[in-house]
Amino acid sequence: MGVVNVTPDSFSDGGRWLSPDAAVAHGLDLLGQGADILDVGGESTRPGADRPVRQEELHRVLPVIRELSQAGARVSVDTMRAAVAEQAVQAGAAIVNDVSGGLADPDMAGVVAEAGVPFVVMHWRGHSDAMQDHTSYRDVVAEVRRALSERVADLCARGVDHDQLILDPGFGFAKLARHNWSLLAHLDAVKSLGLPVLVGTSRKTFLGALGVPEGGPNRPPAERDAATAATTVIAGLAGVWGVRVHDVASSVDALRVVAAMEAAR
Ligand code: PMM
Repeated sequence: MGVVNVTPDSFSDGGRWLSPDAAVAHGLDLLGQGADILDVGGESTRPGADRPVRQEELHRVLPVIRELSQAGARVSVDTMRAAVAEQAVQAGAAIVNDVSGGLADPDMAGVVAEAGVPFVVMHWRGHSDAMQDHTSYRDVVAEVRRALSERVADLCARGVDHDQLILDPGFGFAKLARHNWSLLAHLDAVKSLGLPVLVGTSRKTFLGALGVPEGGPNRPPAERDAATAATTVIAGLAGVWGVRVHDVASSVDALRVVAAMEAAR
């Protein structure tokens, strides 16, 4: 899943693809690199980010979704708003990716149930302006697993089909570096819930801190793609359904390595 952020302020590529033409060209480039899905989002979820108003989010994503799906791409919409999800599906989106797992908007479950499209349910503890105030866990793997299983039960009770759901542990969302590493080490725990799993580690801060002296500045996001590809190998070995990445080419190669090695077993 290649990331197409149509935002002025995403942490790794904010502002680069803000015009519809630039976003569409970027999406087509990611398809050429081997992306199966393009994830189009109009709201930055970096820690501390302010939310755009709904009209602004629609204005950012709809033309891009329309054009990329008309070009034959399988598009997901990265949104926490039910109205955006609904209009995105009408514009051609085939998947709804909600980092709040349906918690941010009480109408999301109904829209997804009605649309019948796959729904990515991410582990989430609150909006970006406050999420890093909620990083307290006794056992992050068990707590994320339990929270996701509660989301599944709640969404199914609201009419969403179990088969629509894809689970995501939510790397970097209300998590410290050590929590992200624990989750990466235990993807099997999320997989054991019996649903496809999506992993979104791409360029995140815990990777930027690798190899940096204590207290030194993190590596900038654009220099985290090799580390991201290494996490793709880990995700591939764990048998996940997908990885959500900015640099598609390196993760496609990482998955080719996993596939070739597994074929030789
Ligand atoms: N991360 C970001 C945005 N959307 N969606 C899912 N399902 N999983 C993620 O980990 C995730 C996401 C933040 O990264 P970005 O600002 O680079 O898009």
